[in-house]
Amino acid sequence: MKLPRGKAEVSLDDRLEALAEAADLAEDRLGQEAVDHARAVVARAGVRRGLSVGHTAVALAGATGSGKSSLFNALSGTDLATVGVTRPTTAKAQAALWGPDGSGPLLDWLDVPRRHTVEGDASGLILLDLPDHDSIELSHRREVDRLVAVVDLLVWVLDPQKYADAAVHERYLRPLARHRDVMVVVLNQVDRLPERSVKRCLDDLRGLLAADGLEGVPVLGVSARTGEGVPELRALLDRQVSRRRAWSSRLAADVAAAAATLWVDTRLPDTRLPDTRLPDTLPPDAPPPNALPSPAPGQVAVPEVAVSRALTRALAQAAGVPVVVEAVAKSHRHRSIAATGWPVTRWLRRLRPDPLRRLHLAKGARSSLPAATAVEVSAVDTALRDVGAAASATVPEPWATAVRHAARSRSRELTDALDRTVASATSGGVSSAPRWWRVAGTAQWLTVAAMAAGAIWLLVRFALDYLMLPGLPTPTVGRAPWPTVLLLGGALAGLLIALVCRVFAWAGGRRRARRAAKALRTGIEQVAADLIIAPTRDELSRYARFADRITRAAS
Ligand SMILES: Nc1nc2c(ncn2[C@@H]2O[C@H](COP(=O)(O)OP(=O)(O)OP(=O)(O)O)[C@@H](O)[C@H]2O)c(=O)[nH]1
Ligand SMILES: [Mg+2]
Repeated sequence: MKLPRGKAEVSLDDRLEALAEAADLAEDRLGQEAVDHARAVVARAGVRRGLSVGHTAVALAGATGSGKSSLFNALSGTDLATVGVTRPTTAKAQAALWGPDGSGPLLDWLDVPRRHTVEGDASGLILLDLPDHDSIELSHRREVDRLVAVVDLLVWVLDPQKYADAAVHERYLRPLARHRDVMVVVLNQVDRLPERSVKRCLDDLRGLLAADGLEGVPVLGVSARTGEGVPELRALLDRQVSRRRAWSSRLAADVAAAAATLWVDTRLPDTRLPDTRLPDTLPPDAPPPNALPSPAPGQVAVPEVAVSRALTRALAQAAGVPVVVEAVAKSHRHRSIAATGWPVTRWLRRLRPDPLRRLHLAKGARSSLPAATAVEVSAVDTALRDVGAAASATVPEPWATAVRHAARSRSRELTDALDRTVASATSGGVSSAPRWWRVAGTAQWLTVAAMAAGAIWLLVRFALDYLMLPGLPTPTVGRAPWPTVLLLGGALAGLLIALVCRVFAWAGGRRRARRAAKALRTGIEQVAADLIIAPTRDELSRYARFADRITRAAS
């Protein structure tokens, strides 16, 4: 899939903004070189648009002896440039200015001190004669590379002998495939070709350019010596200059190329999709880099990531939730028995500690829960890995790695967060005592009172009998005497109440345990959402935003 071209116009401002954001989003994810390059493009664009946009800097570039200086002279109607027989001739770039007013800062930025004003029209054309790109002199090559990277319009001057040279095609034309709108190719010295060969030569050159990804670039046959084709070339340049848009088209192409370079670092993991990564070395017959099935990430849907049951379960186990839930049930039963048990024996219960309090959950300090076992820790690890793997399944590398990393990025905070959650989810469990405990407790004391009354009554009777004093009248219930009924009935009722209360306490304990388990699950899900899912989603959104920004920058 190629980058969508010529779709709804996106302003240069928008593209630059998008590229700058894409570079920020790619920081620490993609290659630093590509990120830095994107930022440099944004910075350079900022400078260029601040300089004269009424001028168009056009560079004549090509191999030594192709006739750049000759063409420079022919186009300007001067003999400003030295045309030499010894190669290379031109060492430093020089400029011919049609309407120099206001062009100073632009030429200063281009760092071209040799400037000449061409009398006559003031169209805003700045024609630059460059040194040779294939020079034996390193300084020449540097000068060419520097200016090729910044001028508004490029005229590649080729000649019949060297137009197919790999140097110009591989080093310049292919990498500049996105700059076809700000490029012209001329075949100079056509006067040296037999008439019938000119067309064949031009067709051959067009074929080579198409293979470079530069289909549709204007190709002109000219002769600086005879002047053939020079007016046509001049007219073509004048059209570009009068539009005054070459500078922004060039910057837009730079932005698109930088976006493509960033995207090339992103590899699609799905084998059904083409591998967009640029191989380290291109085979000789490989398509040009910019024509590789690249960018166009388009809209990237952020995959849904949710707290899975497996994750909650693993975290719950590691946080000691089963121990806590059991303690909640036991604590309730313990306190219930202490409040409603048979008073004769229930003080024994009070001597035993509350199973929940024993865990020291609500004190804010470290709980006394047993630390997670190695098995539990590795289960959490597996669950985190699974979250990362599921979330990154449809995401290209190296973003997928970043997503997987994000899923575990806050795992160190899990232990403390889970401890806090367990503490707060269980803090309510210990405090509230049901009202029926008091009723049952009072009833229990009444049974004790009845037992005591019956016992005292029987003792008094026994004492009177012993002292042979006249006995007290003893009313009966049926045939059973009241004191006996009170003593035995009280004991029986007390035991019976204790028994019934135990049944209620058991059910109440279960209910509270269930409630605590639910609260704990909610709390743990929240911890998972905050510490695992949120960072994972953030990274996925970052990738989606990056893809969106790249699409915008390269559109
Ligand atoms: N026959 C013919 N010769 C040309 C033409 N243009 C340039 N030449 C000759 O080619 C030689 C090199 O021309 P220059 O203009 O110096 O070439 P250049 O590209 O500036 O070379 P460098 O400055 O070394 O990069 C000179 O001898 C020119 O006279 C042309 O259209 N036809
Ligand atoms: Mg020259």
